[in-house]
Amino acid sequence: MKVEGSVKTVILGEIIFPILLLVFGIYHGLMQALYRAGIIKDMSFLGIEYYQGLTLHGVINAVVFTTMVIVAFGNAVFLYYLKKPLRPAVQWVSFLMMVIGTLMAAWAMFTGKANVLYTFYLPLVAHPAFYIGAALLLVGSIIPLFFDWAPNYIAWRKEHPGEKVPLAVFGVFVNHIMWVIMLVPVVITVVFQMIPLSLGITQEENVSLSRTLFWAFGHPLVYFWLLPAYTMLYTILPKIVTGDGKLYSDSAARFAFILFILFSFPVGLHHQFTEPAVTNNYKLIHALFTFGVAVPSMLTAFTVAASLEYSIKQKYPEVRDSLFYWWTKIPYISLEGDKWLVSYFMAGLFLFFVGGITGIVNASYNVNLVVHNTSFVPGHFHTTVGGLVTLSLLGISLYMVSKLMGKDIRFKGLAVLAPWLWWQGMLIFEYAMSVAGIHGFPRRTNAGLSYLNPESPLYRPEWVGYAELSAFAAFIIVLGFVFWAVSFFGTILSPKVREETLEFPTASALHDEKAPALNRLTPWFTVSVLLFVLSYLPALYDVTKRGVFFDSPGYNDKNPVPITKPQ
Ligand code: HAS
Ligand code: HEM
Ligand code: CU
Repeated sequence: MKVEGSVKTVILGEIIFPILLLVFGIYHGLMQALYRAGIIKDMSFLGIEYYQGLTLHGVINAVVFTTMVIVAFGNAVFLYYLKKPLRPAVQWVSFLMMVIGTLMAAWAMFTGKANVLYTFYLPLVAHPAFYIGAALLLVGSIIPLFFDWAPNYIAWRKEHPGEKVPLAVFGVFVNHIMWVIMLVPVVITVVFQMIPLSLGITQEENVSLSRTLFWAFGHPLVYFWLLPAYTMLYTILPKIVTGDGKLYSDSAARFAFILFILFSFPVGLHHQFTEPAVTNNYKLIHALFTFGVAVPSMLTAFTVAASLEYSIKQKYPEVRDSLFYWWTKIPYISLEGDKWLVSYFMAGLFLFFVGGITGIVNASYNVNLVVHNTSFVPGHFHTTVGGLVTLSLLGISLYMVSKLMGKDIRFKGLAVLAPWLWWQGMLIFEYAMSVAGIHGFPRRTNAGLSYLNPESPLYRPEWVGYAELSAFAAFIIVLGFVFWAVSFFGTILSPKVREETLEFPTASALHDEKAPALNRLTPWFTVSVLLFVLSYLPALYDVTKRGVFFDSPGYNDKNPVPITKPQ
């Protein structure tokens, strides 16, 4: 379909702007890995210090890049599947808010006024520009939901009584409503705790409360990143794997999304198992719910595998009787049509398999105490958000840009190899970080200057090899990213060869049951919000027992965290 000019510009902007920043974010990933291995002694040529770089890396890669590309994908999905125009004014307001907000936060981070890491909970305090910038980015990202997607969704349902909304629209819509709900707690801590402390209006704040409110947002946030990838796995992957493949079950897909609505929220305390202020029992309840929220991912693993198996066996009768041999027919490296995208999804799925296992390790309360705050945790999330999620977003960005600009994908060979290099690099990175983590290698520490430096009294030789292995892995990942970037920017800069269009390959479902309960969102969201509130009331009571507004001064560049020097 054709897309109206200025809406197209916005969607392209929502892809290209964060990707320009991502180049810096990825560069900093490499710098960090080198620094942690003691290979470089200074963080970068730009004079950025360790925590500043870590903040930039986390915020750019995990917050800005993901959010903006997810909004671009959502806009494109709504346009293509509902065939209803988006309002240019709404789109521009949303886009400009996200860009201005990002630039404000970037200014604060680059000038060293916001070394608060991407999990910006107290007691670390940033310049107000960081918070206001973050708020603009987040509010900008929900504007399309209220003023474009929801009205179009409602109108479509009126025009198509009794029909199911297209699955991709269902996935994107559910995800964005969850996004709005999870923003509530983080907005409360930003507006009532962080900004007043940052402006000097208050002198101290309740840190446990801030952490609890942050993680009530911080965990569901990871599903805000994940569900767009799942939407692609359910709708695009089965179709392109053979050219005419099918999704095994539409209801299984919708059921998985609904389980995410229910279980994404009452789990945030699994980030706070070591939080002194909260009673153990409440943490255990969140740990159990966390096992619950792994179920829709397992369901997804089975539905995706079943879709691949069915589609491949339909196309290639010779593997019909095989148990595993059909795996060899998946076009892992194919230049034909849209099949190049398969490599992004498959490489991502292989990584996510590991991410799922390490996630369950993290979630297992007492086992968490072994890995918490060690490099095991970055190992886990570079195969989830840095694995399946990033690869899906990189793949779909290249796909959307080529369609919307009417251009052929340039350097397609590089584009197909890129995700496999990324996969290989991340797998080694994950191995090195996880094993080192089990040996106690900490995350978020100036490791290069202490634990890995033979002159330091803190020197730990058993971590050195793993840190060096992760630096080696970082080079492979960066090479993968360079391959992707050559193809991406090569495509953008190449001449237009076709009409500009927008379309997504979409698999129809083999089992396409009506299942009306799975298409009504209000009851599920009502139960979800109730569960969210109930699961958090006891913890909130615990952390505010001794008062709501007290506790600790904030730490920032003028009032740094007191650091104990090694003896
Ligand atoms: Fe996590 C920490 C638990 C999923 C991201 N997680 C983090 C942090 C991030 C993150 C960024 O319970 C760090 C936060 C910080 O800075 O402190 N996580 C889980 C669990 C899951 C999980 C139980 N995480 C994610 C996803 C993320 C993400 C998704 C981003 C997108 N995570 C934790 C916990 C912590 C944590 C604790 C706190 C740790 C600490 O101590 O600080 C589950 O949702 C995972 C379920 C997934 C599965 C896998 C299904 C498999 C699939 C692939 C199938 C493959 C196929 C191909 C078909 C059950 C879908 C064939 C392949 C073959 C190999 C056969
Ligand atoms: C942290 C490497 C890509 C998200 C880190 C750390 C390293 C690293 C070494 C620091 C761990 C520490 O000192 O505690 C890399 C490399 C990458 C890469 C080599 C690719 C070349 C990504 C991507 C994402 C991502 C694509 C997400 C989309 C994060 C986050 C953190 C992190 C959220 C945690 C920051 C914090 O603790 O505050 N990365 N990374 N990284 N990375 Fe990456
Ligand atoms: Cu979590």
